[in-house]
Parts: sequence; structure tokens; C-alpha cells
Amino acid sequence: MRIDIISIFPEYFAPLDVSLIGKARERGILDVHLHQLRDWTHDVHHTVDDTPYGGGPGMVMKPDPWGEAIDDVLAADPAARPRIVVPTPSGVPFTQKLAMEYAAEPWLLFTPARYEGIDSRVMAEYGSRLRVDEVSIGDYVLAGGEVAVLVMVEAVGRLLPGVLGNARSVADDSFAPGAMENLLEGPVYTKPPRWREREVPEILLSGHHGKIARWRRDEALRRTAKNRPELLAALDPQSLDKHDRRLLEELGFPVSGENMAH
Ligand code: 6GU
Repeated sequence: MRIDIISIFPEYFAPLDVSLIGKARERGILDVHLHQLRDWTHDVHHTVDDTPYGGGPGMVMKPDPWGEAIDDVLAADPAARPRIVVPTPSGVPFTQKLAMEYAAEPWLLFTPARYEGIDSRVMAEYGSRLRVDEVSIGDYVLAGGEVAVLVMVEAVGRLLPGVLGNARSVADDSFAPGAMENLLEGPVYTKPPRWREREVPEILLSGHHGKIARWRRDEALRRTAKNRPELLAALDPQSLDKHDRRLLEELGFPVSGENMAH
């Protein structure tokens, strides 16, 4: 997969040299191209921002540098077209589902902004020719989109074939489509079996894979009820067996009769 990132702080992306994503790049699974937006300015001060029309606080990123920068990135492979991802707290939520969609794209172009964002005509211009997504990583406001891009590249990168290796399946992850859809993964343990008087749950030492799977599912349901109760409402009732429904009832989240699986 090719990823282009245009930013006034390309140095923000140094973490992409490290660990899982760094390895994926070394191995050619991920081809990351960083660009300095100011390279597409023509004034001595390399100006990328201006005051907002209509007044108000802050500054808005000028359309011209962005337009020229994006045009040049698109020209790198005229036969292909990237999906453009514009990070903004006003965007659609970035979810595991969207991460999986992005992982299936051959080319992504991220355009993290500073200040109050990019002149909206830039998104309108490219949105008429390409897929342009305005995406938020959560309900809080960052000083700029760079950290959001790091978050998205890591979430997408670990899904690319060969990045995690066969040893680790993404199917058991929190939010993974299938059994873990709308569920949080439960607690994990390793050696020693006793630490500061605390024992590892006995079931995990039993070697009984069926019982362990059931226990893990119970813990996932408990943790979701505790930390993200709103997710339980989004559970597919068809995916819940009798044991799930009994546990959810105990936890105070009864599954309504007409939705029950049989
Ligand atoms: Cl994508 N950008 C900024 N600046 N703030 C955010 C965000 C993105 N997502 C949540 N907050």
C-alpha cells in the first residue's frame, strides 16, 4: 500500500520509522511518502494560512498550497487515484470498520491541517473527482491532524497482510467483525501464575479450550457492559447465544425477546 502525507510538520511522522510500521516499510508492505506543504508556497514567508472569511478566531489554511500539493501527489501515478483522508474533529468517526476499508485501498493520501482547518473548497474540488473522507479520531480536539494520521496509519498498517504475521490474528481484537463486533477484549495474563498473592484465573491454566473461549467471551461482555454500555445496544442479537443472554441479563442489560437468537 502507498501512503502519502502532506503536512507543515513532516517531522511529526518520525514514529512511522519504528516498530511494526517501520518493519512493514522496510519489508516493502507499506510505502510512505512525506511531503512538506510549504514546498508548494511561492512567497518568501511560505505562508499557508490566512484569516477566516466571516470573521472569528484563528486562521484557515489557504487553498492554493493544498491544491498544488495534492495535484503533484496525484501526478506521481496518473493511472491510479488515492482515497483522500482529511483529519478533522468535524469528520465521521474513525472505526475499526473504516480502518479495514482503508487497509483494502492501494493508495491513501492524508492531509493533516493545523489552525482551524483547510479552506473547504479544497475538499469540494477533490471530492468531485475522488473519494474524500473527512475523518475524526474521537470527541476531543487536537492541535492539528498529524497525531490523528499517526493513529490511522497504525490502525490500518497492522491490518495489512504480512504485518502481524500468522502468529497473531486480528479476529479476536476488540471491535473485530464477527464474534467481537461491538465487544471489548477482556483481560490477559502471563507468567508467573502467582504474582503478589494474585492468581491467574484458574480456567486459563486448565487447557480446556472450549471453557477458556467461553470465559473470554464472558469477560468481553462484562468489560463492555462496564466500560462501553452503549455498545451493547449495538450487539447483533443473532450473535448472542443463551449463555450470552443470561449473562447480559445478570449484568442488567436484558436482550429484548423479539430479537433473541434461538
Ligand atoms: Cl482528525 N483532528 C483534530 N485536529 N482534532 C481531532 C481529530 C482530528 N479527531 C479528533 N480530534
